[in-house]
Amino acid sequence: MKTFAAVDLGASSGRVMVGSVGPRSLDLTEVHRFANRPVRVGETLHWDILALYKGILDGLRAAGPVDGIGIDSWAVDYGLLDARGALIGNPVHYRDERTARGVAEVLAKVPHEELYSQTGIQFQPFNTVFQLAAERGTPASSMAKQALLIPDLIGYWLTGVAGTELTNASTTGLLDPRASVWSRTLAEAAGVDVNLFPPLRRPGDELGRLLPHVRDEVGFDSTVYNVGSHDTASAVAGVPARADAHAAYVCAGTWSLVGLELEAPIRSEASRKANFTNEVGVDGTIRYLRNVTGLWLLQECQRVWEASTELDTLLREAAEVPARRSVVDANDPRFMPPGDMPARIASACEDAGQPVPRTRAETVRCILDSLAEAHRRAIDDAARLSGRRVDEVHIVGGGANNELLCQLTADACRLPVVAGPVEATALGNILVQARSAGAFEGGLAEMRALLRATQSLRRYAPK
Ligand code: LFR
Repeated sequence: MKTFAAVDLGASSGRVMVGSVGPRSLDLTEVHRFANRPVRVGETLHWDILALYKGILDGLRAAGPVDGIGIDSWAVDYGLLDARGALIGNPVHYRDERTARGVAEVLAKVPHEELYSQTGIQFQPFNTVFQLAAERGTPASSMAKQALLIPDLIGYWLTGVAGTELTNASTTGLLDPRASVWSRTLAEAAGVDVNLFPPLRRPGDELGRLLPHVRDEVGFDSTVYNVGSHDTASAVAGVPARADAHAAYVCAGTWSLVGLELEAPIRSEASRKANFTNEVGVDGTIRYLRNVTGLWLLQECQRVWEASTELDTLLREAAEVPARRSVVDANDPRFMPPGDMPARIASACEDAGQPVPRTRAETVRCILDSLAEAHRRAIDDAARLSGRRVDEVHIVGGGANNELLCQLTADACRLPVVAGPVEATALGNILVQARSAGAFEGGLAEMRALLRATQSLRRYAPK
């Protein structure tokens, strides 16, 4: 039996989880959770990266000696380092509005058709390529000698070794997902310096050992492994589907990432127009998916309501509201920045000529009906664009705990839903480390068989 720590940074909290892995066993415990509160300073929304790092050190100390550590987080964001390896300013949050400038600059030089045909990455205003362009000409950018994606930055602070993990590198919009190399010509044409990123590393590669002062602080020594450091890559590795099941997945958290696992990217014009992305997955797979604005809609409502009503109560009441009274486009750009989400949902309903939700339960029902519908559309589109059949839908991540969302997704898709594990991301992170450390042998199929044998899953039949 070996033990591993998964550091998993999410949009609203970070966690350190410890997993014990044997050839036929897999147990997971959360040892530490800490808030992730973005901070607006002046015009700019930042990640409080040092608070996150402190939470990680506290979590590792609580974890105690482990055989490996792996780090994953949301994608696209990065920190810039100066010539001495020091961080220049707090990383900027992908929901910050500076990206609009970067989009205009890049698209003036390289049309999206070209970006897509090379990288297969969906258009999102926050893609790293646009963020780097938005930052051009600033003092920070002129001082920068290196850019590290968030999990790579944490890995660098823990080990002193700088690398760029491949699954997350693919989300920059600067990588060719088929050859797994940077699209240098494209980057040059877009006016961004891809040489800022240190060498690419694959999930499973060792990053390094803990630095002496980190060892002293956490109380043990350990290897840090590269994992699928893009949280969605780890989550998809943690989808317990059989290889022959014709499965689609929904990684349901702040975002719903909805799609299929493929062997090769699809970079057709139809796929571009449908805004499907080809992100690199664990073991060279392609995560062919669409970003659906996920439970962010509900999280922002709860923030505005100051959590004065418990989520369980809200969901119970929402289940009683008549189905599909108001369905809005979950991907409406007005939902992207933080803000008064109940008011935005109401105005989206009004604009769409739908009944405006009057109560909190009606707002929640509108959100979940709209997400279920967006899940269905993404799965239908993925099947059509890839020519694959889909017979079942796996929901993993926090959303797998939301019974109403799972049932409504099954109903909208007219397909059985298998829900769980809730902790797919941490499990995917740990399994990749465990394989590198020799705790078991095999590929994604063996990892998923271990998940099916050890994790509790729940089935929803369409009604
Ligand atoms: C999910 C996620 C998505 C990515 C978004 C922004 O946490 O990583 O995959 O598109 O956050 O980074």
